[in-house]
Amino acid sequence: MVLSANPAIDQQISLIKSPDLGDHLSSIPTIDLSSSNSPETIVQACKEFGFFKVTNHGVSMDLVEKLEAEAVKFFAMPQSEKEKSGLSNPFGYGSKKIGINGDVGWLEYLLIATSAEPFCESSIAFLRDPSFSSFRSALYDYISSMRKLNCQVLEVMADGLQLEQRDTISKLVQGSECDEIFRLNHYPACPLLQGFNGGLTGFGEHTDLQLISVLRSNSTSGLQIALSDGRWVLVPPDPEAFFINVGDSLQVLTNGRFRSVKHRVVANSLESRVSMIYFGGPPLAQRIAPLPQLMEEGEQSLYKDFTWGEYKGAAYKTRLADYRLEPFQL
Ligand code: GA4
Repeated sequence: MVLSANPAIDQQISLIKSPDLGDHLSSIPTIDLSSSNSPETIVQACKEFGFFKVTNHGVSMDLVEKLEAEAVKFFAMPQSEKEKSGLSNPFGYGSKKIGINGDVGWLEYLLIATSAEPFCESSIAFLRDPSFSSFRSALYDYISSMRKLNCQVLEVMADGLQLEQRDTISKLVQGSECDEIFRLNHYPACPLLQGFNGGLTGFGEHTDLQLISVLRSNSTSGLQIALSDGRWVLVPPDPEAFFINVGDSLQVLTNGRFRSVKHRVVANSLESRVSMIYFGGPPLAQRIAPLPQLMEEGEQSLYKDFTWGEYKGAAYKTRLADYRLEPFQL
């Protein structure tokens, strides 16, 4: 990433003061997917934090490391080569600018639409080049294991919510019509900030729009989440685990029982951070509304009726930090 090719953008990236050092969540809710009490702990974590990590997830670390190594190799290429691979609109390679509404951060990324197979042809054509064949195959393998993990987590949630059909939620994000996105982020180290009690905004605060997002990062810190009282806390990295965020759509499906968690990433002064995030969204025409099975007698929906396509269309026109559900609330 060219650090100062565009000083005008660099100046727009805001500084974030660190939460106090003690402010890392003493224990991130951890769901052991092999444990029989995972349904209850998952529901509790979704209500309280909208955030948790999963262990014993069955995803091969070999596969994760392969894709990470490919990503590191890609981001180490000369800037001109990376830009040749197709600038984000929104899919493709992006540097510092996130979307088209003025959000900026100390990162570069690849954003890929992975629903339609073969996804590299529709969304990032450079992956078709034979020189990227190992990247392409690592990406395909990773996405297929994310699909499974995404469904598994949503099924454990359904168990915890005591829904009769385990696939009540997971079926919303299965099939070729689904609106699935994958993001590879690279936050270069930012040595100029050494000594400052904080860092540069890597990815500004926001909630995710989908049902859940599945994030894996290397061992560099940077992720922070907001608690329900608004306090920001640091999330210690765990490269062996996957972090799950509840997104806006799941908050709506549960009529506000689950909390869509506000989160952000702060660039590290010494080490670079690489993260990979899988966003499994429903088909565009899918109605997003509270699940009738969850509603208690007399309970009213907190939200207007809308489809995923309508929500996504409206949210993409806003800034990251905007409260995107607001226009959809009753
Ligand atoms: C899509 C995936 C995640 O929901 C998200 C979205 C982000 C947003 O503002 O919510 C983006 C979108 C997502 C892709 C292009 C840019 C950024 C809206 C937008 C116009 C949080 C993300 O990481 O990228």
